[in-house]
Amino acid sequence: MTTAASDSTTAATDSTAAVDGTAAVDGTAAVDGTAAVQRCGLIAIVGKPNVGKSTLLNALVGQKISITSRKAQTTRHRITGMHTVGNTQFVFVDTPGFQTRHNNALNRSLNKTVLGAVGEVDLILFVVEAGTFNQADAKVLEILGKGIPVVLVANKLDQVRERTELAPWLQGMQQRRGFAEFVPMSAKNSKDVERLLGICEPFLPLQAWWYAQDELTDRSEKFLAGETVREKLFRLTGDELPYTSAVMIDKFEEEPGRGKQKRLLKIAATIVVERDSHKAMVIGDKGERIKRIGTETRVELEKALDAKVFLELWVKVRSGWADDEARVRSFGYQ
Ligand SMILES: Nc1nc2c(ncn2[C@@H]2O[C@H](COP(=O)(O)OP(=O)(O)OP(=O)(O)O)[C@@H](O)[C@H]2O)c(=O)[nH]1
Ligand SMILES: [Mg+2]
Repeated sequence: MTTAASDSTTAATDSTAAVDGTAAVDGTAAVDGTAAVQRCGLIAIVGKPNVGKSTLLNALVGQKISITSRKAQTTRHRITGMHTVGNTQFVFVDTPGFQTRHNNALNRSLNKTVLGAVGEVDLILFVVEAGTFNQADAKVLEILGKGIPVVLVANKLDQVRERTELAPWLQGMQQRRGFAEFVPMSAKNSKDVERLLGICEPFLPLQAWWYAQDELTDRSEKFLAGETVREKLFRLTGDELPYTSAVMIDKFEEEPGRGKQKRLLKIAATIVVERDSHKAMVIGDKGERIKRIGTETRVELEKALDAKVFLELWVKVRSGWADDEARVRSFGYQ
């Protein structure tokens, strides 16, 4: 996977960026000697927790960029994923689920990230579960600026038993805001995802691409490593482990490969939890669970990063961290 060199790296953002070595001016790039018009723009994916935003981002990009799980609050950062096809570069921004339940430092930081991401985009995909609209969805709708077109993505259509009931629901949704489009779909259905790309395209302005054609995310390999550990942690612990756990990467070192040997990544990560009892849950009986978290992370990273991976995992207790602004920031949240 092509990732940026560091977390803070963003590719050239002026509209005259050179893509594939050819200078592009005002959205026109010389490809094979012929001028082609380029389209490029930002599309934010927003919604309440757990509606399938990250699953949708990964499907739109065509590769796993953002972690997903059944637990709410899986995504904690603004994550950019690119999809470049034909003359168009879609720059999607996955966001944390908008939090309305608890008002702690972690949730305030997550909401700050969402608010920061929806401001200056060309299009917003407002994701809800098809047939559902509750107070948490309404809160998200409230924060979306009036000047930006919003497409309603009614996701998880595969879970709707009575499709006929969807028509009155969609009519009701029409009253809530002037949505640019309504897209009942499933993020797990590739045809639906393809259709959504086609719907998004005309909303993107004519301008030169911001990223190289093969770039898929602005996030680093180190970031991906930490997120992958957190995904396995979330997936391999049930509801008994509260969402207030975090992962920090303590070491990320690379040794170049030789000949046919792949490069080696030496990674050490610490899982931070709030209580001793949570620590015991993460470690599991005879260390079984943490071993599984480690193995699943390593296998996935080796494939995604095309490298050999050595992974060391530690567990630490930091009680009340999610309530402590300074700690929340020190763990890399906004
Ligand atoms: N059946 C079904 N499940 C889906 C679909 N899209 C996502 N899911 C599942 O919904 C759950 C949540 O998905 P995520 O993509 O992590 O949701 P999210 O909105 O990013 O969640 P947060 O980051 O916590 O806000 C996962 O178990 C997904 O597999 C869909 O179209 N159909
Ligand atoms: Mg997510």
